[in-house]
Amino acid sequence: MRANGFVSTQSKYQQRKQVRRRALLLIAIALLMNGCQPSDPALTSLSRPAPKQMAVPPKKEDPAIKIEPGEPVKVEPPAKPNPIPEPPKPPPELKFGIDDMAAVAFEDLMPGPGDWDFNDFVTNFSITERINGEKQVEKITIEFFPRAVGGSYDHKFLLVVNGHKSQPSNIGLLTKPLFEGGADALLSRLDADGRVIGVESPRLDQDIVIFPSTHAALGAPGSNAVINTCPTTSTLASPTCRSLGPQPFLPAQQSVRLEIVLKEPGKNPLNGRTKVDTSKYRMVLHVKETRKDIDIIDVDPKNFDANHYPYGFIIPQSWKWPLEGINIGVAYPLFENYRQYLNERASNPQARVPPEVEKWFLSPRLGSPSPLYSAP
Ligand SMILES: [Ca+2]
Repeated sequence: MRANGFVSTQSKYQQRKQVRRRALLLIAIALLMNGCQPSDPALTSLSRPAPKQMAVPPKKEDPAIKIEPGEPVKVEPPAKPNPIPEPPKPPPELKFGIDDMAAVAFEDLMPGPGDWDFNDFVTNFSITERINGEKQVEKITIEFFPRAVGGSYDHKFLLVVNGHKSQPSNIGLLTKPLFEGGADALLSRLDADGRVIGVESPRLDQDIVIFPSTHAALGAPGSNAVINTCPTTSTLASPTCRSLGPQPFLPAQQSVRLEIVLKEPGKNPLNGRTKVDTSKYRMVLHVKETRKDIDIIDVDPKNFDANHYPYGFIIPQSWKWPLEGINIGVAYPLFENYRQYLNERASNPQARVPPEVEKWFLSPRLGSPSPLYSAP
């Protein structure tokens, strides 16, 4: 039984094997008849499922390593991450020493005597000197904003940057140039709204005309009327203004911006200077009717009229100039002491005065009616 059982089991095994061979043979024949090759993957798919095709990402080339055919391998160090850039620091600037903005005031009768109201032409101005990393001046920007014309004469307002007043002139004095070396200059004229209405490239070896007409700068071309030196209402303080009657206030119709880019900052070191040197800013008033040129005392410390008054000076923009015809000594009592000091300083550079005298403009005469002009 055991032997028969063995034979029987072996026979069943042989039978199943033959059946499977036949089945595979039939499948192969059928596939061949349908055009498949025995090596065709379709055959393989009969026995086991095909693995899923995985999307293989393209191999990234290492940017730090470049291999060129026929060339030796180049290995570059990995790039350092870019540091966060710091915002650029603005270059330092020097502002005007008295104020962010200042004024210059003139008497226009030369050799005089005038009435010493120092309002014949008044203009505000600002100065900005841009300093480079080596502490040298590399750019100068000056802006002018006219305020008052307290005289019947018309004027040109000039800036002399090379220290040499253009000739012919009653002024032959050489003064310090504004800068050393070459420069490019751009002068922009602006209207009352601050819009640029004209651009010029002035020669720097000649007087630069800031305002061709002081009356026109305040909107009264061809006029010989005083502008912004008598109040808009009646006043008892000035006999001249009383006779003229109330005068309208005229806002400036022009302003000027002058930009000077220095070609040789190395010739213009600060040398420890911490504020603008106003003696280099030679602002000259040219009186058209008399053909006289007038320097300010800040540039020419010996420029006095026959009565020992200066003709013009730089002053903080916040000061109020005297009403028409009012002597500045009446409006500012300490001016007389200051004037004496200026005369003494002309012959003795070591002369000194108390701070309150040097800042006489901080002490106007109080009371009513005021002798000072107040712009509305
Ligand atoms: Ca005047």
